[in-house]
Amino acid sequence: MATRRRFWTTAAAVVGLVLTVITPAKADNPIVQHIYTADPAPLVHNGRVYLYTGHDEDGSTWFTMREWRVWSSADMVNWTDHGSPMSLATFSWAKQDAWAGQAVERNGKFYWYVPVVTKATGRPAIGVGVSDSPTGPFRDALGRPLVENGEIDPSVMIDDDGQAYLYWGNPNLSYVRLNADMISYSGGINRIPLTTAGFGTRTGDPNRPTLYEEAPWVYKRNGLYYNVFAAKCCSEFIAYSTAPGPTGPWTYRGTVMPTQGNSFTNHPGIVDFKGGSYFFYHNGALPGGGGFTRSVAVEKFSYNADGTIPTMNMSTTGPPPADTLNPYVRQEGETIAWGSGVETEPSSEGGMNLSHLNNGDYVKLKNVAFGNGARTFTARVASTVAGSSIEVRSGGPTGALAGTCSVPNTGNWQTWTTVSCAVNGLTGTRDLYLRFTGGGSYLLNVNWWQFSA
Ligand code: FUB
Repeated sequence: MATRRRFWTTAAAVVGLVLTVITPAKADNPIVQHIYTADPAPLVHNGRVYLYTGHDEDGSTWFTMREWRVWSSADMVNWTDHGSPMSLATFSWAKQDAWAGQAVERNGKFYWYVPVVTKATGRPAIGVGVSDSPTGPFRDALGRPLVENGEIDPSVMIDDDGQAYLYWGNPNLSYVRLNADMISYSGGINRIPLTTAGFGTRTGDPNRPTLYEEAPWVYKRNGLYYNVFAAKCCSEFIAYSTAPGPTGPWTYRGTVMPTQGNSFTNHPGIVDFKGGSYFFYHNGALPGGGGFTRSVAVEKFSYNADGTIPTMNMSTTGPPPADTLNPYVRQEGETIAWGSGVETEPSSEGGMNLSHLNNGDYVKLKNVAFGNGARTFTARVASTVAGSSIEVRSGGPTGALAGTCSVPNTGNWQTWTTVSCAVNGLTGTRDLYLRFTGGGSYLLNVNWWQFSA
């Protein structure tokens, strides 16, 4: 999104605006600000939530999607960018359309089911990537599609008895019983009957009598099976059905999220995490956003006593923090609650780094637990210019200045050095702002940072 950011920076200078006018500092939804993301699929694993998404290319006028992305968080507000560990290139047989998928863990391996259009048929099929880590890299588990019927949007669920199910479909809703290896299935492709009792009544389209459109998200909670899905088209809203078993019979339960948010599609993902329940969706809320330039967002909710899901609206605030962020351990530069003007890129030291930082760009970290007080700020940085700095602030991007770290010219954007500076006034639990200053454009990169007490 670098080109778009440069455009906005220039436009702001010309008309005398500041960047904060178009990126309000208080907003925390959508989750990612530096690229467009779509089709959220959260997975809770070992105290973190991993968020698998698609990536809408800048300026798209269709669902132009070439790769998938992974993000993670331990608190639902500060999200780490893990880059793109799986793309169309992962699947030699894939032609285009890296659309909506879901990942699941079984026996220490992570299986990521995705739809792609195949070179052989020109129709969508479901492929499966596999990795030893939730952040990849993922490889093609089969070297061919797992299943093909020309439909999209796989959702995977492992039942308590160990039987795994893969659901998918638009316009139909199909499922297979996955074998324990998670990359083969038994019993052929089954159809879930799309009845109005099960999936609601659509008016005005005789070919699609029920509300079910696409994007099933199937899971089990307290003995009840849920299918949350994109309903009606277009624009879509999010609806859900429940059933006493994994294959039905389904009963339509109503609206999870009405049509809103400047995108004619929406796409659900639901998890429980650290005592709360969270609903992920997408909209067109970022500057330049719309139906083909979408962004993933999240809301916290509580199930009603009878297990039904309340109707939710999109917000720009998002959920409250589910935990604090520890500033006294290494934190990645690409861990961000809200970023203004920043980009990320793969780092020569592994993972990603914060990049393409211009004067006044900043990242916000939320709910940072400084305790009795931080004394020193340390950052791993690279730069090809002299005179750049990281301002350590709290209260806002131009709030109280706790310290300033100078960043030298290291000779290359991936030649790293460690800088430190004294800080004061950082006590208790508060939001932290790292603001980047200097002359010209592209000031510095940040791989990681850490405070000492
Ligand atoms: O992102 C491409 C498609 O748009 C997804 O597969 C659908 O669920 C809709 O969100």
